[in-house]
Amino acid sequence: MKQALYNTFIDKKNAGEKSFAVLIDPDKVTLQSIVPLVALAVEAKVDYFFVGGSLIISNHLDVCIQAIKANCNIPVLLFPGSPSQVSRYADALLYLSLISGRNPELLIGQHVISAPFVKKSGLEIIPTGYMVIDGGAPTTVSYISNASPIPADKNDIAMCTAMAGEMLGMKLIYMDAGSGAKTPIAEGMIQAVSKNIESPLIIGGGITTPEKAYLNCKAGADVIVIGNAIEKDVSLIKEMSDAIKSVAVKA
Ligand code: 1GP
Repeated sequence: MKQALYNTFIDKKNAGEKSFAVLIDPDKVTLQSIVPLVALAVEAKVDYFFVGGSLIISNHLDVCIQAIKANCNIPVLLFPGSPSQVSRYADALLYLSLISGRNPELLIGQHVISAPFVKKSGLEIIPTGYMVIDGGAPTTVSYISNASPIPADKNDIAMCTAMAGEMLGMKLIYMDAGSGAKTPIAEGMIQAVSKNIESPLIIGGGITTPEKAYLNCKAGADVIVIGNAIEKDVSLIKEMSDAIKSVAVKA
């Protein structure tokens, strides 16, 4: 099994480095807009591109990833909303199991159906415990997943869910308030989870300011994912990256 990118997550965590992932929703970019976006990401030393969405209406996932890959060496990880969002042009697949929900289809059902196809893709597969946290308004992910998010103030539920995911073998834990969340995940919850797991912790959903990204890292996030705020203002990439990377934790 390939694990080069997973090793990168671990190496960075062990070195106390915080990482920045820019989320690209193929529905929200044009091929023309990818080139300048990638240039800004390279300049800002973005660590990863996550590509995907709860719902992809357009049909240009492959070309979108090829355009990114043609213009930089930043790794591309698929962040799929459904098994149809697999592209062999990416570097790795966040193999998500929605451990915060109780919808068997998203815990294991869709994985079974797509397993031969996913294996054949040759992608690096990174088992990821995906936890949706209530972000103050119904988001696409909460509607599509047909599963209740973890209440925003239930730190203990989040903590136990992440611990269980890790013990079940999930290599990464991704806590998400949902794209465009009104309320991003509170630092208290990030802290409660990060203190109790060793796996790299990814945090996203509704982060719109460098200050919030900084505080999330201070609380224990290892990777910050930002989509919407950058779609609205690409110049934020540099400020976000600087804020995230200014948090150096002694290993
Ligand atoms: C959503 O975590 C990501 O799944 C990013 O959210 O688009 O709100 O930054 P935003």
